[in-house]
Amino acid sequence: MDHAIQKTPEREAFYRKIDGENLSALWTVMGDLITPQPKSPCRPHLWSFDLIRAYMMEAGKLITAKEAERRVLILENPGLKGQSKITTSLYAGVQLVMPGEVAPAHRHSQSALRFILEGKGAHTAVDGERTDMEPGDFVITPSMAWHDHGNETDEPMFWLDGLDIPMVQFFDASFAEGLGADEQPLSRPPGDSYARYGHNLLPVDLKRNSKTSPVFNYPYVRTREALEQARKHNEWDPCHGLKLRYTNPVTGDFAMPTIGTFAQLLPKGFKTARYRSTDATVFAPIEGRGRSRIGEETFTWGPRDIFVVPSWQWVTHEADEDAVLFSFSDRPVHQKLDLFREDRGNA
Ligand code: GTQ
Repeated sequence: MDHAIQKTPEREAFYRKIDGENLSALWTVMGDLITPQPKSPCRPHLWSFDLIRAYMMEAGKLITAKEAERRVLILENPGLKGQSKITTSLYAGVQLVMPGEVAPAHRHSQSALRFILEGKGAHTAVDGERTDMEPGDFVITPSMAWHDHGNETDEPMFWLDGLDIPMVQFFDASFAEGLGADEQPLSRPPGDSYARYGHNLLPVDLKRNSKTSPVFNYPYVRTREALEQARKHNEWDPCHGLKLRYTNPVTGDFAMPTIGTFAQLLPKGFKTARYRSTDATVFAPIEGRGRSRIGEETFTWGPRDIFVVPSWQWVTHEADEDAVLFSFSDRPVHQKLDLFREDRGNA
């Protein structure tokens, strides 16, 4: 599969001749196309929140959320510079909304998740409903849903954005429009979605076409409670500690069709067994401190730092304090396309 093809003057002349006809010889590129295992330009990396925060406050003085439409610093993978990608299939950024600001209403075919890093009580509105956000909340903006963000508190609000921008780009399926107003009209009270769909109960005749969860804010208090209750049984997975998957209550599938999201507890002193999987994953610790070894590199993290594990690279995590890690990846897509693979070492 991976043998070098000899170059001869006759072959080189042939390749040049067919290139003019928009043809090329498979045998010259086969080894790069069909690799024995994933070979990604995506590199492991960690972004310190303190550093991002300082630059975002600087950006806050340079441009308003309204003028920028979204005031975001993109987390660019060092192996994918200039492409606005944190992995080959996913985009990530950190968004800042200053007190009194509004990020105006728009909608697009890209799906978005927000993972709240700092601030309490700023809101996002999705499809006619507002939700207040606080650190650790996981909030969804489904494909083509109108959304605007506002901050009526007196503190800046920071969150991590995760979008499937590179996937939509790959499929050439991007549509977007502005509403032409800062804020969309509200048609339902805050908490309405959670009340209807967030309690293991569903409206009896619910018919839904969307593949995205109707629960659009998964509050951190509920996530933390689920992890805390489960830890009582002390059933630690050697590779993951205690790892939960956010779900769409209507289908039991992932909460979003293109992005899988997870919450994970690592107790103080826990060191995971090595693990690798095809879904490159973005991690955001929200509590605790520790270290992760990714391939040959070690990254030390604390609350709100963000790090990325590329496809098929060995990873281990070690927690110095009880730690909670939020993470997201393109796993739902891998699984639906029968491409997902994982390797638990010997664990
Ligand atoms: O908040 O709607 O980071 O449209 C990138 C594109 C955030 C958003 C991003 C977006 C948004």
